[in-house]
Amino acid sequence: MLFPTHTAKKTAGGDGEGVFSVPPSNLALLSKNPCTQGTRLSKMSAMLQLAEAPRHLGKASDFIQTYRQAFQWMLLARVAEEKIASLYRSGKITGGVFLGKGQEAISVATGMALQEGDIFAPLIRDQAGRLAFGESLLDFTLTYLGARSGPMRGRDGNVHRGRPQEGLLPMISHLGAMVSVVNGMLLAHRFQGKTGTVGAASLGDGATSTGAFHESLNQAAVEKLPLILVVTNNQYAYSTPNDRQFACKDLVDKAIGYGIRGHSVDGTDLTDCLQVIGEAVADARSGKGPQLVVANNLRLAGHGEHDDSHYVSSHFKELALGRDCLEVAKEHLLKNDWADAAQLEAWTRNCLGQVEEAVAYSLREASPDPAQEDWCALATRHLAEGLPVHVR
Ligand SMILES: Cc1ncc(C[n+]2csc(CCOP(=O)(O)OP(=O)(O)O)c2C)c(N)n1
Ligand SMILES: [Mg+2]
Repeated sequence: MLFPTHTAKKTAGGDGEGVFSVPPSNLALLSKNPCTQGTRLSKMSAMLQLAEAPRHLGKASDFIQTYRQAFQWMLLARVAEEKIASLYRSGKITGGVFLGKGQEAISVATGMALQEGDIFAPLIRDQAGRLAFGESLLDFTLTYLGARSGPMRGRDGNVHRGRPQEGLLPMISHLGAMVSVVNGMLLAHRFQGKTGTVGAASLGDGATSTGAFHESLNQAAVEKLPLILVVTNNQYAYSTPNDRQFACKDLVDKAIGYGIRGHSVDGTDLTDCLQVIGEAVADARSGKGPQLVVANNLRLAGHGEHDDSHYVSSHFKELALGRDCLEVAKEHLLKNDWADAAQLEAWTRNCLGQVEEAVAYSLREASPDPAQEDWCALATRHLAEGLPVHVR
């Protein structure tokens, strides 16, 4: 596969400690389907130990490996998004660009906690979680750069891509809408007798005010679905602050009203994110019903790259809430001797190299040609039935 970053492969010439690291890219190995390829379970072994003993984080060495791996997905997502933002500013991207800056920790924890066979409905700020779940970096660059060989075949320029056959759902923009889609898939699993799977849906604070959120959470609670609802409370829904969005003290209190378990997590702290999401996923998988996880942090970019976010109060930026989770994780690695400066630099170089290679490749790919192709407004047919032969 093209960028087999979602595998647990120990890289030859890696850091010599037998830990996971982002493997080098290999353009010669263009994948038929760069999403999950049966390797997720081995990647998840450390996380599964978390799931068994979530409050103890498994063996210390397993947790260190998980943490280092999580950091590398976060770094790759950050570097990739910065590149796309820069291409956007130079007029090379059609459509909007939305960054997950400051939200990588909760996103990566969600992607890593899921296993093959699970369902993930990411949102616009979930690049780190997508990579950790198994999405290829090329799916990201080919889509943003409008290539016909991308999963959206050049029909959609940003975040609506997915690979539903691999459990990665294409996003519906309407806030809260994806929860009912995940519910439907989990119910389908139940009717098919498939057991042990979990579905995770990402939401923002703004989505918790919608009818879709209420109806789907209520349904999941009544049906005791193995649903993880990860709400990232980044203090704003576009420019609307929390105090104009909801009147409860803490969003996690909403869990009580639905009769489900709620978990709060410091969204700036990778340890907390891995621990709490690991526990929530384990609870859902073991039949304890839906889990509401509320991660608190601050959106460190505009709503999209078209937005200068002038309305974000400087007060938040001074709080622990306003910390950059990537910087916090980096400090944690250094302080605990889980990585040294040379290792961090090597990871950064690796990520930069992968992103440059993916962008260069994607820029060379053809755009869709409506005169030649079966052009339908909706991309659902190939998503449901698999990619057409010419883009496999
Ligand atoms: C039902 C619905 N209403 C309005 C919008 C327009 N809209 C798109 S993103 C957004 C803000 C989302 O805020 P939040 O849920 O907090 O997520 P964040 O962008 O902060 O990650 C809005 C209002 C929408 N997509 N769907
Ligand atoms: Mg928000």
